[in-house]
Amino acid sequence: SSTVLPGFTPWPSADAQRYRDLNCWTGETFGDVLTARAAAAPDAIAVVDDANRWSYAELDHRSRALATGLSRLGIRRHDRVLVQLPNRAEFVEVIFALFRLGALPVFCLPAHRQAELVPIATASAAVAIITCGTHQRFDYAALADSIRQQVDTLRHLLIVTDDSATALPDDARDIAEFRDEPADLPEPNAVDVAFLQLSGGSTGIPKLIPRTHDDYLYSVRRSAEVCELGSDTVYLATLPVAHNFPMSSPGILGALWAGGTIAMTPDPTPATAFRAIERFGVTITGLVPPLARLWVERAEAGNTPDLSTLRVVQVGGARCQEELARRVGPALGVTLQQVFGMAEGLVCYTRLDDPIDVVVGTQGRPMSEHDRLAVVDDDGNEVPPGTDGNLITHGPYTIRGYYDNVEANARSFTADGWYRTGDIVNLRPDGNLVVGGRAGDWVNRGGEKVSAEELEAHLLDHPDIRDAVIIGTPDPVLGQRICAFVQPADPAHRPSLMTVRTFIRERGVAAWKMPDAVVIVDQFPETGVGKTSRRDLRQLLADGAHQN
Ligand code: J2J
Repeated sequence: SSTVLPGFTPWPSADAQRYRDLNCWTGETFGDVLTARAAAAPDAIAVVDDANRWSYAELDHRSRALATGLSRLGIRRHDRVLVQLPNRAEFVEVIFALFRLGALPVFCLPAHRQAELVPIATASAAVAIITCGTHQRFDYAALADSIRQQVDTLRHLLIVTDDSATALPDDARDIAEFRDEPADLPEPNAVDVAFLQLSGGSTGIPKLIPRTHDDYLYSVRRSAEVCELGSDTVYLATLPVAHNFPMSSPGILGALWAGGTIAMTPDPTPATAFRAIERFGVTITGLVPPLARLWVERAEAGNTPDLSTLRVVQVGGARCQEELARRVGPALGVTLQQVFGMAEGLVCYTRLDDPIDVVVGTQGRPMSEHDRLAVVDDDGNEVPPGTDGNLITHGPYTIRGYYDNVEANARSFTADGWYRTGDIVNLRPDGNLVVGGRAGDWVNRGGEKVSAEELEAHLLDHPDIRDAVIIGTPDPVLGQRICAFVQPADPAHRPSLMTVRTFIRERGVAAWKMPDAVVIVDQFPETGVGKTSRRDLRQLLADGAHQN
């Protein structure tokens, strides 16, 4: 059937036609791609992790089997399904099963807790959660069970277990029960929404990003080309694989597109990841800057496992300091590639044959000649080349609206459909971008985005806190750290950093959002219009306000 998912903003039909004519959108679905690769090279290895080694034929079979089982359970086209899994082979099986059904995975991160998952489940009206049992000493099944009890639409709780003896919550089912004999199922259309990705740092109603088979596959194909992937590629998913970067830039989907191999590691630290590189013969991976620093420092110290298969290390998600960028290639014996991307669409890369100054000093240029970029001032007028301004963009793989969110759409898109990235950039005459910072009130803590407003709202619920302002302050390793300015309700009761962190953790907030510092202020400096002045707060900090 051709009905469109309610709440999805399609591209205007003239643009959609143009992207088809240009052969950006090819009409293929994710299921089609896997079918084709499995037919062409059934025995090639598609996915490896510490416990599994699946050929393309096996992955194809598994995804069809699970799709059949999930359809027996009543999961249908357009249904939303929360997926919260660590980096392991079953992640790929699960998402391809859902893709084949036309059901939409909603890509949650392992670090998400109930303060994130309840709003995500509610905003997506999800019908099921697929998660694991205990992983890294945290009981994901119990978390999912508690989410299910708080969100009416959630009917099913499915667990990827390591063995059938695992104790599951009542009514939870092991996905092993749903690996049926594959049956023919109605297939989705390439214009359909394939999944919902999450926007970093959203407040209130989560911003869910609808990506279609057509648009996302184009970005995956172009990424695979730009990153020069082939059937000999082994891509290591180091960052949490549900994130857009390891998913598609070129990520695990790029590796599959190229007929290469996906390798999964649940732990990105050098101790584990370097062994995975040696064991799986990894050729490319993607890191955020703080991880890149850890890897470089570890490699510079010498005596590492064999990293000689590694050819490309990508760094993205947050600004990479030039000093660090210069060390990546020599330390790891690789070509560095900077990646500036966003789950909403646009991804920029430095190219593998760019001069070193471009590679270490810029965040590259758009992957597609059909991407349109403009750098504008606060009134929307283009600034002269080489001047800082706000980046806006549209193109064949950048969304035209968030899922079912009229207010966010009014804020984040121009009247003619350009996405306001919120990034301050400088477009150099050679076409490469230098990313300066963010216009909005967010902290980018080493690639993990935190909405100031979201965290402030949590703090304001603390009885000892009258007012709170979250600011990102410079940090040599993370780029930015989270500083909470707190005005106590009673000057005699000053909440400590410990108090604040414990309070936030107990509310079920993802651990990466914990403030790194608390600064007690008697009163907030104000702008002319009575709004708290973040600039003055930054100054206060620069002047050495006491942090505890
Ligand atoms: C500075 N800021 C950057 C960079 C992202 C590939 C790579 C990253 C993401 C991602 C992604 C940056 N330098 N190199 O989805 O496919 C900041 C910008 C941007 C925001 C998007 C991909 N790379 N950023 O990080 O949706 O502020 O995607 O707008 O999580 O991260 O965050 P996110």
